[in-house]
Amino acid sequence: MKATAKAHVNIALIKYWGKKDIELNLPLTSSLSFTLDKFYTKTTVHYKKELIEDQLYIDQRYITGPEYERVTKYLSKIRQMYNIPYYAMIESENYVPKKAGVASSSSAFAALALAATRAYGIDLSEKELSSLARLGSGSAARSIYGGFAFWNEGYDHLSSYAEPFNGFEDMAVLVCMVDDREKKISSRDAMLELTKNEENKNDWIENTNDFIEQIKEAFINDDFDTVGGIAESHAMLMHYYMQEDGIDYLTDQSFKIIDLTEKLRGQGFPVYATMDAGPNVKILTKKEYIKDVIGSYEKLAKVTVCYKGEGAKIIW
Ligand code: 2P0
Repeated sequence: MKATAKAHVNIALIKYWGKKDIELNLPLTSSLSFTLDKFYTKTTVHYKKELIEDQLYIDQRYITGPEYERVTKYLSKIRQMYNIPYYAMIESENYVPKKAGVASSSSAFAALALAATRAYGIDLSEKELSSLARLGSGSAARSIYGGFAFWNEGYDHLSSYAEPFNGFEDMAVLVCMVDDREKKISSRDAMLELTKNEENKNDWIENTNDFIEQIKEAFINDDFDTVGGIAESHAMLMHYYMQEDGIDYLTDQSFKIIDLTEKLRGQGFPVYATMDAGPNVKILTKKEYIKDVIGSYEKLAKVTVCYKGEGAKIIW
């Protein structure tokens, strides 16, 4: 009745922003990501007959309030789906700054979905696990897999899942930490704004679907520069719509890193910037170029060099 799972965070090249179903976390569009080796969550779920409610510890702190509510509501869904009669003790450790736009909910809910099912002896396929993780947090659907993952938007619970996607084995991501404090507005709340404006929502869907077609073709052609260029443009487009909704995650320091990236590209280095719901900038590049560019980024931010992370797995 106990299992510990580990899952890594993922960074999107094609972003998930906005939902067509809030309860099921069905996204407005499909998305594409890369799982990182350095940032992850380890979660233990222990079902106990004597508990009268779930108990949650994150990084050794006893959690109450909205964070607890989100987790216990999610576990209740799992209990209902798989007829699990017990409450659980949940202990989670994050090797990633929480809520700072480094996608900690992706690793958190992927690890939780896996631990919560295996602890009761339920062995799901990766596809089923991906849909289940998505119910906790959309981006978690993609953290079930190592390396690149493509999340099919789908139209209901079982059709909205991620699957592995073939890509560059020598991919590297420089995570440039500008600020690791909790962000002021969660992506969960922020992305609801987009769906309130029908015109912007439709433009976003149309543009994203075009980007998806283009990036898939660039992957087939093994064309890293086009993949990077599309990823950077799509991140910029997402931040444009965020700003339209009055949400500004990027800071002067973020823009300095983006400007440096453009400058380094001018010097012939394949570096591309992507940003999520926070000021930190992730640089997409290839292993062989890290030595040439890392020094410049380290002058502006604390840099973590990441490679391909593994998919979610049971460790105990
Ligand atoms: C992404 N983000 O594709 C995008 C880019 C943030 C910016 O997925 O409400 O925490 O839990 O489904 O997964 C963050 O959204 O949102 C996210 P919920 P989630 O990585």
